[in-house]
Amino acid sequence: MGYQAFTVQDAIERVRTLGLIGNEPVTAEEIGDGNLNLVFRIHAGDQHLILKQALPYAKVVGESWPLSLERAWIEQSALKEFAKVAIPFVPRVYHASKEEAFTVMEDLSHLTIVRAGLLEGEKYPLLAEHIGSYLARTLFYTSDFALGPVAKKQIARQYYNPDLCDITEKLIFTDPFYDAETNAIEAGLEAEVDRVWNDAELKREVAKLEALFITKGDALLHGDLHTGSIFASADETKVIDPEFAFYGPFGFDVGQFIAHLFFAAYPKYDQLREERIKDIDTFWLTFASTFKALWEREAVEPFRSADGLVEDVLSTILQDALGFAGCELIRRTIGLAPVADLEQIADPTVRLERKRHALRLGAALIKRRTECKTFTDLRNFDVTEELS
Ligand code: SR1
Ligand code: MG
Repeated sequence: MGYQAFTVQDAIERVRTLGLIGNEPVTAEEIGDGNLNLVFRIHAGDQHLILKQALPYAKVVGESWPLSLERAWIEQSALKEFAKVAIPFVPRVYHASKEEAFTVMEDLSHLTIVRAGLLEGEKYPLLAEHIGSYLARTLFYTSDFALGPVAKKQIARQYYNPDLCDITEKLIFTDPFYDAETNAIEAGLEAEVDRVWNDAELKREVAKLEALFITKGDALLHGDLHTGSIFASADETKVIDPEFAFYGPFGFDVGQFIAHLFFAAYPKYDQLREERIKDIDTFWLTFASTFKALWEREAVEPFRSADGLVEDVLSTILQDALGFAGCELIRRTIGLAPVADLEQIADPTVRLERKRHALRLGAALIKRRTECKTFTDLRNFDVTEELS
């Protein structure tokens, strides 16, 4: 069967033909509110399913931005790979079709999307720990350190993901740093954006981070690990949507998650900053201690017990992550695909102030990332005073 974008009826028929539901009455709707795909929720009797289908273009822009359907297969493969090493944090997949670019998986409606939940004031006491553990495991186990260089290269070659990497290269590392058409700059923010565009040191550092993103194939990344890619409750966490997966630098997913924890503080900055900084702290400590324990137990790297080596690897991951977090902060503030954490701030004066803050924080993280030897140094990145 060749590819065709599904209607709700097509989605129901597919899951029925696959034997995933019987002949009981069905309710189904298209619920996709992301930037790229169709997402159908299907309920039949006790069965609750999600069918996700890739579209051959970026939904957020339209058919003028074609995208390869291959990304559905990349996502399906990454979900399988991540389930092998981090099963509690990965949704169950019931069926994957490469040809029709769709995946049927468990419905996670008993959980909430973390960005939306945090905006509603929901608490996720285990989120930071869970994501720290998820990332330590997915990154370590797909790296040379666990697999050895031969097996790692055999896996890595399945994950060329040029279209989706191109989105990231353009939208995170390029467009926000000049007057690109894709940018969405709120009126009143122009002077601050000019500061970004005229900062030669900042642009040089962003270019270095982009080069890292393009050339450093440390591990299989999720590739788009923002709080809209995570479902959670008080005790459960599931990471969805790894269609941007590719072999990239360790620090990228780590940095994206950190950036979105910063964003989550902006709706009520005075109240939430400390809470989110604590989350970042817990996240990093869990990540670093889990990665180190896995290294000590399972690394196949011949120099694994060299004095200080794993500490140096972790310190590089932290510095790269802070740089990537800075790029993500800038990109979601003035580029395509903004975040509700900022956009939903009702008071325009407060909203502009928080956006200025995000741009300054982003620039500081990028330019001063190498000052951070340990996580404690991140607390010095308060740029509030500079703004007044
Ligand atoms: C054209 S896609 C825009 C953004 O949506 C995805 O979730 C990624 O974050 C991408 O950068
Ligand atoms: Mg996504």
